[in-house]
Amino acid sequence: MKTLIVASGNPGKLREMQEYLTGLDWDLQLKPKALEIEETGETFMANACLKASQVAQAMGKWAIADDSGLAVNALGGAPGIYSARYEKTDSERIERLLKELGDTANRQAQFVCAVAVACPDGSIALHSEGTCRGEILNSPRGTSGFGYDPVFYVPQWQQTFAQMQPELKHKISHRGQAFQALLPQIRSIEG
Ligand code: ITT
Repeated sequence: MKTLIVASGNPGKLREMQEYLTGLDWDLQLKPKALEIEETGETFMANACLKASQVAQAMGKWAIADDSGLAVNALGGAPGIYSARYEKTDSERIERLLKELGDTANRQAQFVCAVAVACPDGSIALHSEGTCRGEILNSPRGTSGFGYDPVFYVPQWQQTFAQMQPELKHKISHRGQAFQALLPQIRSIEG
């Protein structure tokens, strides 16, 4: 059985990634906290590849990484790849986002998730990307999930990500889409 290092330090993302990966014939291990990778890429995919590749090389094992974020139309795609670096805590990030948007009528936004799997030598073996469209509310709703979930409303389901049952978020979210495309490919290289 191959070992797969899950290269994330974000507990919310890690929980979701582990749920997508359970049931696979891989021995999942967490990245050591001390191993931090600087996100110098200019796209979600560049940063996902960077994190997977550097963690794989440092540990000499297969690694999987996710780079994701929220792109808000009226803010020219911000916070985008800087979603984690926007402010220090989830509540401060939400507060800043709502302040920047003010009473702007255009609330369209999308979550994007890039996932990459690297071989033990650091080369990228697999990658995929998923998106989910929604709208930014004027105030938070719901307590599930993490990050910007309480202000990300999905009109089709009339709920924010933070109001959804985890199973529904997993199915329709940016991360869900990216993992649905990636899982059959991961299965094809297990062993
Ligand atoms: P790692 O790089 O260690 O995995 P990180 O939090 O720095 O952790 P990213 O650079 O990919 O990860 O930043 C993603 C940020 O985007 C994350 O901190 C959240 O604020 C936001 N985000 C991503 N997916 C989300 C989701 O499903 N729900 C809510 N917010 C999300």
